[in-house]
Amino acid sequence: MRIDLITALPELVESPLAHSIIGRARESGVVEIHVHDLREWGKGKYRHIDAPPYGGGGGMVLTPEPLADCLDAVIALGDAPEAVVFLTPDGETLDQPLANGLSLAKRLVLIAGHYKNIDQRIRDLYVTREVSIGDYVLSGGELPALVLIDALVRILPGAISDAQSALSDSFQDGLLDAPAYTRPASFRGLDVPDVLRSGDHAAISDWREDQRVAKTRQRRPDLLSGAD
Ligand code: 6GU
Repeated sequence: MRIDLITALPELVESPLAHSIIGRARESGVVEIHVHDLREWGKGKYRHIDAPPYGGGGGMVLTPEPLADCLDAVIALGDAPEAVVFLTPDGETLDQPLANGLSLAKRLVLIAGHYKNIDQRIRDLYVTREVSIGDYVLSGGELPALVLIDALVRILPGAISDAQSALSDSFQDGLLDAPAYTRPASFRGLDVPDVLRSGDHAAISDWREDQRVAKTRQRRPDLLSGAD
C-alpha cells in the first residue's frame, strides 16, 4: 500500500510515522508513506495557504489553489488512488469495518487540514471519502490522519509478526479483549488466575472467551447484537 499525506504541519506527523509498527512496516516495504508539506505549494512571498471565509465567521479556510496544485502533483506521483480522504469531523466515523475496507486500497491520498475547514470546491472536485475519528473536536486533521494510518497499517499482511495478533484485536471480531497477565504470578496480593498457568489450552481459550463476552456485555452491550 502507498499512502500520501498532505498537511501544513509535517513535523506533527513525521515522528509517529517513523516508529513502532508503522515505522517497521515502512522499513520492510509493507507500506510506503509520503508526507507532503502543503506550504511548498503556497502562493506569494509568504506562501499563503489560507484565508478568511467568505461570508465571515471565525477561523481560516485553506485556499483552493495551493491544495489543488499539491493534489495534482501528489496524485501524479503514482497510480490513481482508490480514494482521496479528507479528515473532518463531518465525515463517516472510523470503525474497524471502515479501516478493513480502506486497508485493501493499493493507494490512498489523505488530506489533513489544520484549520477550520478547506474550501468546499476541493471537497467537490477531489475528495472521495470524508472520515472522522469520533464525535469530539480536535484542532486539526493530523492526529486523525495518524489514527487512520495506524488502524490501516497494523492490519496489512506482514505488518505484525504474529498474524493472529491483528485478527484477535478488540473489535476485529466484535468483542473487547480479555484481561492480560504476565510475570510475576503474584503481585501486591493479586494472583494471576490459575487457569492461565494450567497449561490447558482449551480451558484457557474458554476462559478468555467468557471474559471477553462478560466485559463486552458490561461495557459495550451495543457491540453484542452484531457479534458472532
Ligand atoms: Cl477527522 N478532524 C478534526 N479536526 N476533529 C475531529 C476529527 C477530525 N475527528 C474527530 N474530531
